[in-house]
Amino acid sequence: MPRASEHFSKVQLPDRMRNPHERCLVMGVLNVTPDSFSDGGVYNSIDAAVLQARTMIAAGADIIDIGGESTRPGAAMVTEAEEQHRILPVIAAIRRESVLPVSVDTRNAGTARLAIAEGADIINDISALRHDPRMAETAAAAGVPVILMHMQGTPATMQRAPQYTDVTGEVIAFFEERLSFARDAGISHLVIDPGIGFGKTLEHNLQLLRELPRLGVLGCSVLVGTSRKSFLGALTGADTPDRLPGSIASNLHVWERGAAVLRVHDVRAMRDALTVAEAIAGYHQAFQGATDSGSENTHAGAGERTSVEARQQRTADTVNGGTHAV
Ligand code: HH2
Repeated sequence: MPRASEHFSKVQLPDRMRNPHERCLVMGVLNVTPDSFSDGGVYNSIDAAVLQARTMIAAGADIIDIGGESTRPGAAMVTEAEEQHRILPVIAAIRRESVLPVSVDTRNAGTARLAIAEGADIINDISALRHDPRMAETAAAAGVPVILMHMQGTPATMQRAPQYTDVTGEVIAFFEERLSFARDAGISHLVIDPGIGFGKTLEHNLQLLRELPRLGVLGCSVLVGTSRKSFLGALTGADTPDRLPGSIASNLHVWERGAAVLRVHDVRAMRDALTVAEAIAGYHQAFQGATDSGSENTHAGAGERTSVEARQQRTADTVNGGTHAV
């Protein structure tokens, strides 16, 4: 079974800021942690994690994002060894079954390097290459796409007193510096993420979501993660497990404003919501053709094979076919 990066040759993510009709990707969150804010302890064994990955793939995920360290506000850091112990066997097991792109949600270069050796295809670094001085050269050497996320402070301190004069303007300035740093280090495929909930008040989060199109000036694909986050609870009063309506509403909002990748826990619900939104927007038929062809690379979910094959082929077409990839 080839690695996803071999299969896709190079993972390219759509730039929907410039090409809004391109298909938006759904990234399924898989936290192999005891303490993540919404699913901590649920996928804390290899078997449970792999089962959840299969479920998300069958439900329409385009990417699986695997993390071994909670970055919720106030979270304590885990050692790299512990982080690796949690996620490497899960990445290896998923890779044995599927060629779907896997991203590794880590701030640590050693973990990123070992995850890529096990078959991960994308580095998702919430510190935007600031936490580990070896991360930039590790990513450049691996030649994989890197997701740079904005965060004010660190997870331990970020929600104490976030302050901005113009949150969107400051996030853009942050990325201007980070993108140039990453490019100078030799990383060519970069995705940006405004970091909803990372060192932001409710008002900061809302302003960033409202003003998402301003990030288009940076010329990169944009990933957004609102799923189940506390700002939704602040608005609706819903506890973490009951934030699906708010998650969908906020994700469709950013989809309309050019987000290329939606990082979500509830893949089936998000994929269905997107299917409807894309159909109303008239994009549905353009995606339909690609669903007719199959792929030999799929996990063994009986009864799901046709749709999984079709979707993987569609994903391959999407991630490889865009002429406007970053
Ligand atoms: N949010 C979380 C973790 N990683 N990565 C990116 N790029 N964007 C995000 O918004 C983002 C992220 C936090 O969510 P979760 O992984 O569910 O929780 P925890 O950090 O507690 O594991």
